[in-house]
Amino acid sequence: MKKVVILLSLFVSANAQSLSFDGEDDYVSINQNNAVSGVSGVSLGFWVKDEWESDKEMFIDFGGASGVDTPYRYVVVKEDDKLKAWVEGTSFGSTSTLVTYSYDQSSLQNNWIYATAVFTTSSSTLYLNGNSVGTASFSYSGDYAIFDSNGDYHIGKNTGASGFEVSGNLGEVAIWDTALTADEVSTLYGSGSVVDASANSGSYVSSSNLKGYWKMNEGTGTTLSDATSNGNDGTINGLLGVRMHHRLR
Ligand SMILES: [Ca+2]
Ligand SMILES: [Ca+2]
Repeated sequence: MKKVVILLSLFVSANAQSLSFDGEDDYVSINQNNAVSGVSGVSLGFWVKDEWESDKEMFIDFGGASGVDTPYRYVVVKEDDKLKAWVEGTSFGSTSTLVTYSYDQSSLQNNWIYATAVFTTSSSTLYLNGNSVGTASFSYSGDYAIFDSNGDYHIGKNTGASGFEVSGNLGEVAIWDTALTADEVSTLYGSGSVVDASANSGSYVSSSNLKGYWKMNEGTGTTLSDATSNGNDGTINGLLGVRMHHRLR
C-alpha cells in the first residue's frame, strides 16, 4: 500500500519543477513584451525553497536598472532576517511602499513556501503560504505599469548591486496587473499543492490579469517559457553545464 501512495505522489508531481540558483551567478532575465500601463495594482507570486540563511537574496527585481531611477521597480528580497517587498521609482517619489516580515528561519527553511506580494494604491501586503504576514499602508495617487522597458526584469538577483544572488530554488514565478484579493492568494496557495495560475478556479478569478508566468518546468535548455500569451520568455544566465532541476511538489 505504501508503494502505491509513493507512485501516485510522483505522478502528480511530474509537471511541477523548479529552477535551482547557485548563489553565485545564476539569474533569469526576462524579455519584455506587451507593456501594461495605467493599472491600479500589481501582484507577484512564486514558490521558493531556501535555507533562509542570513545573507541577502533578491528573489524578484522587476523594472530596476543599474545606476538609473526607473518609473516602476518591484522588489521581493530577504535581508537581515526579514522578507521585504516594495515598489519604488520616479512614479512613486518619496512614497514608501515597503512591507516587511521578520521570519523565524526554522519555520521556513527547506520547505516549499508560496510567497505573494500585492500592491494597491493604498497598501502593500506580503503573504506566505496564503496567509497575510504584513501590510503597509500609504497613499499613492499614481498608477502601475509593467514591462515598460525602462528597467530590467530579473529573477534571482539585484539588477543594480551584487551580493543579492539567490541560493535556492524558485518555481511558478508570476506577475499580475491587478491586486489579488486575500481569497485569491489563498486559493493559489492551494493548501500546498501547485495551482495553475493560468486558469480561474474557486475564488481565483484573475487569470486574465496574468501578464508573465514562468513555471520553470522546462528541465533543459536556457529558455523559460512565459505561460501567458505575452511572450515574456526568460533567459537563464550563469548555469553552465547541467542545469539542476528539482521537483516543486
Ligand atoms: Ca539561500
Ligand atoms: Ca552558476
